[in-house]
Amino acid sequence: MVGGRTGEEVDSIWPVAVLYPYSGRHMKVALINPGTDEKYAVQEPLNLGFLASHLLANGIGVTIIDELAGQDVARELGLYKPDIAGITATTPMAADAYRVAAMCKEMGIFTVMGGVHASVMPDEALKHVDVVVKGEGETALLDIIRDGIGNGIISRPYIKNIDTIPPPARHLLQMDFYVRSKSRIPHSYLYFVPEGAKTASVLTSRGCPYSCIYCHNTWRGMPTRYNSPERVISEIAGIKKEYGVETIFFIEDNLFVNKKRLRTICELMIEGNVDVLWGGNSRVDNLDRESIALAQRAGCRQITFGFESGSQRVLDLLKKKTTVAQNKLAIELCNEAGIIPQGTFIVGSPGETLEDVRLTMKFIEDSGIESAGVCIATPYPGTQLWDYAIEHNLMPETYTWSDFDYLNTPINLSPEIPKQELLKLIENVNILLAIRQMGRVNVLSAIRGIIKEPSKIFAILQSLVKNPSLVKNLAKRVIKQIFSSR
Ligand code: B12
Ligand code: SF4
Repeated sequence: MVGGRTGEEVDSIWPVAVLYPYSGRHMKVALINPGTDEKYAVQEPLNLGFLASHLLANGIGVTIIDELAGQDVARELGLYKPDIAGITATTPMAADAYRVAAMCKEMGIFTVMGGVHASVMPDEALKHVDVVVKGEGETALLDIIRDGIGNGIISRPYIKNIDTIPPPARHLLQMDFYVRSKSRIPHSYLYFVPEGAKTASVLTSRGCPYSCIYCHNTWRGMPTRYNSPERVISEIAGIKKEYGVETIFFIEDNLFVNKKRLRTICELMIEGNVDVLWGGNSRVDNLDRESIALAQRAGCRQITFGFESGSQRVLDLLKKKTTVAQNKLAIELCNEAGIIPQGTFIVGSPGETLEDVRLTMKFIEDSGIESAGVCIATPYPGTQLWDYAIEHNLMPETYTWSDFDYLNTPINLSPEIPKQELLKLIENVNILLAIRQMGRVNVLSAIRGIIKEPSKIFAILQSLVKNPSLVKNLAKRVIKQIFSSR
């Protein structure tokens, strides 16, 4: 485990600590979401929202500055004049986080960094900031302020009852920007969100009981913890009222893992007529016909699965503990219930052969799914894949964190398959998916999309020739669309 003491448990001190017995009560904190590439700004940074709500509940002044949402960090810092800047970062955003940290230091602001990247690369992060937090940040950040911790790497036990953390301080997030996510980034995984509909995200659990070798949950060392169904319903009702959203995505890793809780949430949604369309992430083996039907009645319209592969050998290599047959069944159950099955696949895992990759591509072709993302196996620091890359001398001499974005990884974990070959296969499958999606989106906007990228026309034609059933389905959908728009 890389994350130090991240595996201990503690009951949160909220709301008891509203007594402010410490000098830190007058401190002002600016939490910063760094980055300039809008493709990363699909959903609001709820992690900073949680940190902010926890600080507010403890009497600390706080604001959130979201560079990804277009805010000018220097300007906002100048206006708010914080004592402390708390910067978050995932691995691909590390360079942006360090740039922002340097800017804060220049302005004489005390700097703290947390988040996934700082948690697994604390020594690197410490070269850029005063204090690094490993693991969950709520208790740690408060302790830094209260106890005046001036430098070093700190870690605090995980919060046992996450209902004790107030809902994210959405009033400090750029909600106007994020509710329009679907219009800004039409091809994100928010496939179920109708064009023009407002959307928001919620996080109602933390952790996952499995340990796939590419996932952050392997180093977090934390058990899965859940918000109570009642808290979930009241949070959703509040977001709907405050921001007028019609759709919600549950961003946690594994919404369906606790069936009993999910069933209660669905029943409360139906009884309370919560009236929201929603989607969430699940493993393929956490579902059954009955829960899917109930979820659909409660408004579920998309389930995003980590399918990962069409090759059983690779699923086993990844320690996914699922089967290709379960992948297939999950898609069938969703289709039956009127829920969009969406998902991600990984190619280029250690030991994977070109034949395995082809099995995945064939799985996507045969399954008929419309929306999927195919990534190249990326060894994020802290994961078992990272250890594998080091043990097998696969690390290049130099690399840039911004390349750890699912397609550009500088570390080739399956050296026997040339990266160009992987990228070509991914491109082909993306074209297939783009054609499948054409039936759903407005015909004119789809044609406009193709004209914008004329280089793809030949590949699209090639794919259509190779898949006659696709042509038939597409033609049916387009005709239906033309008639229904009259
Ligand atoms: C929702 C989500 C997204 C959303 C929103 C991201 C966001 N900024 O919140 C979207 C869709 C935009 C997204 C995009 C991406 N994501 Co993402 N995402 C997630 C997901 C599923 C949940 C994040 C979350 O809210 N977690 C719950 C909160 C409570 O945990 P947390 O984020 O770790 O925050 C706690 C601590 O880390 C700490 N902390 C965090 N920041 C700070 C700052 C300070 C100052 C302090 C003191 C503490 C602190 O305190 C927080 C509260 O306890 C995670 C997986 C997961 N379950 O965490 C992946 C995850 C974070 N994503 C990941 C990746 C790779 C990406 C992308 C690069 C994917 C891509 N190629 O597009 C981009 C990068 C975007 C970005 N801004 O960095 C990886 C990161 C791996 C890594 N080493 O960096 C994760 C871990 C999933 C995985 N593959 O393992 N993502
Ligand atoms: S099931 Fe999903 S969230 Fe859980 S460890 Fe595996 S990849 Fe991570």
